Amino acid sequence: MKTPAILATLTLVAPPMMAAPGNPETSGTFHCCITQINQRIGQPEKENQALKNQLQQIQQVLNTKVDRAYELIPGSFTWQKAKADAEKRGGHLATITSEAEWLFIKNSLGDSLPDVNIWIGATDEGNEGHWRWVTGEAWGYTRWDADEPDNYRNQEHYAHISLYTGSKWNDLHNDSFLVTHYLLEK
Ligand SMILES: [Ca+2]
Ligand SMILES: [Ca+2]
Repeated sequence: MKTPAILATLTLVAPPMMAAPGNPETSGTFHCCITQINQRIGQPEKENQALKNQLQQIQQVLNTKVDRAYELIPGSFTWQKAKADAEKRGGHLATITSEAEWLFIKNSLGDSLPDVNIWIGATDEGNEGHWRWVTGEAWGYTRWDADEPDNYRNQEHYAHISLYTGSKWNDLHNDSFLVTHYLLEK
C-alpha cells in the first residue's frame, strides 16, 4: 500500500492552511507536491505493467477459448496411451499455441505444474524434425528448452513439459518413466 506514504508527503510539503490558488509562493509549493504525488502514483503503475500485460493475454485466451479446460492427469502413460486416454475422456493432449494460453494454463493449474513431467500434444513422429499438434492446429509458438528438441538416440518424437527446466519443453521417447502426468485439454 502506497497511500500512507503519499499522505505523509502531502502533509510535510504542503500544509493545508496555505492552500491559496492565487498565491505564487503557495501554488509553487503545491505544484511541487502534486508532481511528487504523480511520480509516486505512477511508480506502482509501472511496476504492475508486466502483470497487466499478462492479464490482458489471459483475457485474450478466455475470449477465444472460453470453453477450454485443462486438467493434469496422473499415471504412467506412454505418450501414445496418454493421447488415447485423453481422447477417451472427450478431449486431447493439450496444445499450447500461444504465450497467452500457456499463462492461462499456468494460472489454472497453479503450484502443481512445475513439480512433474507432463506429456503435451506435440509430436514429430513419422516425420523427423517436423513438429505438429495432435489437433492439427498451426505449429508456431514453442517453449523448447535450450538445445531441445535434440531427438536423442534418434528416438525422441514426443514433447513434454519438463520439471527440470522451469516448465520448458523437451522431446522424449514414447515410453519414459520420467513422465508421470499428461495435460488434458477439453
Ligand atoms: Ca524427433
Ligand atoms: Ca530431448
